Amino acid sequence: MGRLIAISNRTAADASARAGGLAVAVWESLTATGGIWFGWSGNIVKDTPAAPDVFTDEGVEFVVTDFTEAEHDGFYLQFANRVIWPIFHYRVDLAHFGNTDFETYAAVNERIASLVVPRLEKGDSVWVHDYHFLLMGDYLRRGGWTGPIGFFLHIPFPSPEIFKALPEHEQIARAMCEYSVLGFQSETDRSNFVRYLTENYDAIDDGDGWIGVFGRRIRVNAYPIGIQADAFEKAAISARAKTASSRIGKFLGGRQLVLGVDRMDYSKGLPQRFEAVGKLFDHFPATRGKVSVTQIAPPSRSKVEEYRDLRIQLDELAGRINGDYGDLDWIPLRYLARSYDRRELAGLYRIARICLVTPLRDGMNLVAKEFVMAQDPEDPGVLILSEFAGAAEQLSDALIVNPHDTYHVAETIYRGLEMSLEERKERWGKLRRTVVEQDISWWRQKFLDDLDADLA
Ligand code: ADQ
Repeated sequence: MGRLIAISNRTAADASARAGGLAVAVWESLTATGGIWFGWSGNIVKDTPAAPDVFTDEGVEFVVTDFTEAEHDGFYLQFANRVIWPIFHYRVDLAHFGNTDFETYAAVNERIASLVVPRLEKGDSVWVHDYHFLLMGDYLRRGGWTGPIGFFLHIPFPSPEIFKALPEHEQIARAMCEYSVLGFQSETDRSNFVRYLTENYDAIDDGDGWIGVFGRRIRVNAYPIGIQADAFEKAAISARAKTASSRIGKFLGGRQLVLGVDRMDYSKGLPQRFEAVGKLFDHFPATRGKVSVTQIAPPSRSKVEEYRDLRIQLDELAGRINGDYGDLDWIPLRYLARSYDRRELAGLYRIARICLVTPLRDGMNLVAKEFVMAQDPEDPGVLILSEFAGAAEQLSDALIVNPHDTYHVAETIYRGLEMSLEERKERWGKLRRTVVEQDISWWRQKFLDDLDADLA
């Protein structure tokens, strides 16, 4: 493979940002093959942005550009996060359709493409990431690039009926078909996209990953993203993890820990999860005083109104549950609106008896995989996983729930608390095997092999 050219909204220009799964995978690919990473600098300027900042780190070239206030608003806050994000997570009710936001979204895709094209060389492969850049392939083609371009969508792709709520759905779908390889997190997402194309544009699905549509032949596949499984396993027995385990252990005072770890986002199903916790204490009184639920949820996108509303809703629900069920020496539901170091999180996962991963929709959900890798093999915890997380396709040995059915979630928490050590070990062993085998390197390789095949 020649050079890899990565494009994503956020880059790992700052070494501390290389801890996350995606950043690690892209960074490893770029350092292995040499290449360039294009994206946003993280800075917002009043009007015209200066020339992009270009620098090299460990042989990887970064080209990052500032956004103007108008770009940051129309492209990022509005179209990406208030139109695409809700619709792709099946929340048409939360989408806001502004007059000019799509134009700004398209203009930013075009501007970044114009920074990329002059730097491309024959033999390069381009890898575009996520919902900010759905149109990038089209602009790269218009700029004259005929080589391979891969695209990976980290969030779900909705069913065609939902996708069509997006006024610009056809324009977006046509642009997506300019990519050579289109990657989705799950078979569900892939088949949603393919169904949209076959139902509306007579696409031909030849059954082994190739789709013929708009006079082109493209590869469309599911590539479920993984984590750095071995590194996470080690993180869970690091000194920092042990300190975190023992700190929360003091708070628990022998009670069992039910843990949730999510970015505070309406796709994560936190209000429903809190309701399920209320039902647990209501319908399963044996758990009162014996179980402590801790939800870690750092606020995100707090400039967006829906996220501020969610925060208020969670504060109220937690207050009510603690008011109804708490006692002098027991806080039933603790919710911590802050983020923790990965090793600390690993220590919390390890001590948890149950991890609640109950999004209403999620592309993959890496917390589920991190929880599995952090377990003590002699006393593993139980993963409760939403059927609407991409991870459910791979992790079928978790206890799978419908997050809307809050009574069933409560019942499943109780079942997890009561589960025998033997069953916990058996389920966890199978989950661990999957997470190890299909880790982040497996994901990267699977995608890049397909992209490479396009070059051949
Ligand atoms: P996210 O929506 O951000 O990612 P997720 O996959 O769960 O969701 O990843 C969250 C990451 O943030 C995990 O690595 C987790 O450890 C970390 N994190 C969460 N809460 C934290 C806290 N309090 N402190 C510190 N770290 C915390 C998007 C898609 C997902 C998809 C990923 C990767 O929405 O569906 O799995 O991209 O493709």
